[in-house]
Parts: sequence; structure tokens; C-alpha cells
Amino acid sequence: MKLLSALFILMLAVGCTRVVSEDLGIEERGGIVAFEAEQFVKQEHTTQRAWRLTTADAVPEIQPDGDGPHVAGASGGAYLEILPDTRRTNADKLVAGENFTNEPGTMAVLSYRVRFTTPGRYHVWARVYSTGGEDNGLHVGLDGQWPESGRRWQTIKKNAWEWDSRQRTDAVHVGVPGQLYLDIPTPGEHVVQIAMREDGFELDKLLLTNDPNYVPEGTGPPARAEK
Ligand SMILES: [Ca+2]
Ligand SMILES: [Ca+2]
Ligand SMILES: [Ca+2]
Repeated sequence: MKLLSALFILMLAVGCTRVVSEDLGIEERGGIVAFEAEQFVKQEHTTQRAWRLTTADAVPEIQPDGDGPHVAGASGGAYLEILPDTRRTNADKLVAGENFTNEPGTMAVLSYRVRFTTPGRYHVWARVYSTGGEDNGLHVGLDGQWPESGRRWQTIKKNAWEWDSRQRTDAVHVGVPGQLYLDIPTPGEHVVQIAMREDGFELDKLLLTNDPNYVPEGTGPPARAEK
């Protein structure tokens, strides 16, 4: 049902009236590709936490959460949030494998099928809405692998939809700009994956670019999805 909702929203987003199948793909052109968080083709490892869809008409009825919906300003009129959110401040108990994980690919894993024509290094930007210090970390992977360069995506921007691309390190907890990337080894289809690090994460849109100086603005370039 969630997938059907996501596909319906996608059809609205691209002004598309044809039926979009699960084969839908997203395509890189000119070294850049953007897609909605809600355009995932698969979600796995949802026993403890799962990404839930929020739209103007549908808000997940899962508690605890801790803040209201942020659909205003979301690209495509929709976003995903990892719920429930039991760790909202650092005063809440950290339970590894429940409200936090430093093991990428083990909790709330989303998959996106992306066709690349230009292999190489792609910086991973995410458009997110963070309201606390314990809802602002993700992991990024490719084709079932979770390279060091995709771990601990981090932002410290707060209380608005914001683009960022930083990697949290032991030395720099606020994240190092330019250090969160995926290396695309070959042209053709690859599966870009997003996994939970902290619950309560709100994800609107993703963007991969091979230009280290590119900074997305607003809702970013339009998401593309074609069969
Ligand atoms: Ca929340
Ligand atoms: Ca949290
Ligand atoms: Ca969105």
C-alpha cells in the first residue's frame, strides 16, 4: 500500500498519467540525478523501525514521534520519516539496534534503482527536516555494499527543509563537507540505498552529483523517473 501511495505521488509529481510499474528507474544525465525519497522501489529490515510516508492527506499514526508533520515545502508534496522516534534528545536512552545503529544496512533500508551513464564519484546530498540532535544521521550504500565514504551522513541544520552533504567523524561531529560520496564503478543500473542511523529522520529528496562544488537550492532539480 505504501509503495502504491508512493507511485501515485510520483505520477502526480511528474505529471504522468501512464501506469508506473515497479521497474521504474531514475536516470543520471550530465553528472547529476535527483529523486524523491518516496520513489523507493523496496524497503527492508523494518522490524524495529520503518520509513513512513507523510502527505497533506496522510500522516503516520505511529507514536512516539515528538513533532508534527512538515509536509509544507516538501518536494513532491511528500516525505518519509523513520518511526517511531524514541530518542529525540541526548537525554533519551540510546538503544543500539532500536533507535540508533552504526551498522549500515541493518535497519530501515530503502532501495532506489538509478541508471548511470557517467561512472565516477558522486557526492550524496539529502534534503531533510531535523528538529533535534538525534534525528539527523543516515547511512548511504550502493548495490548492497556500505562503503566508509557513505557512512554517517550528517547535518546540523535545523527546523526547515535543508540540503546537506556531510560525513560525521570522530573528530568532527557536525560533519565534514564533501566527504560523503559514492563511487559508481560502471555505467548502467545501480541500486542506491539509504539506511537508518537515527530514528525520527525526515527525508524529502536525494541528489547525487559528480561536481564537488555543486550546492542544491530550494527543492532542487526535478526528480526524473522513466521506464
Ligand atoms: Ca518526528
Ligand atoms: Ca531520534
Ligand atoms: Ca519528497
